[in-house]
Amino acid sequence: MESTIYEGAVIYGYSSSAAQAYAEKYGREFVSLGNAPALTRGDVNGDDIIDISDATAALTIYVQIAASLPIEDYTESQMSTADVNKNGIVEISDATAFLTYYAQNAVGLSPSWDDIVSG
Ligand SMILES: [Ca+2]
Ligand SMILES: [Ca+2]
Repeated sequence: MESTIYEGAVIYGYSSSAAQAYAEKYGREFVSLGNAPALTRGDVNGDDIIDISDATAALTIYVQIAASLPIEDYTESQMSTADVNKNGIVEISDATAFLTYYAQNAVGLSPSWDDIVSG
């Protein structure tokens, strides 16, 4: 028998999340917290700022995709947030855009994703 959490447990989570899937799989009560909050474009780790950690996360996603490795550490919404040029995949140009954004921000400019990805 698989070991699961206590049968009377109530699971709280966002709609369509892994938590909901778990609750349904094991017949536990699930209370939805609504839809997961949308992540800001480029804010891969969801801390409300875009900095070198987001660039690193985007680069990690890119490398894992390039190496055909499973991307277990990032959610689909994080991956779509990392796709700053919105072409449907996280690739080297996204990682480069992150570095441009970060560099502009670091020197006090107010970078815009649209300007960066179209430039
Ligand atoms: Ca961030
Ligand atoms: Ca992209």
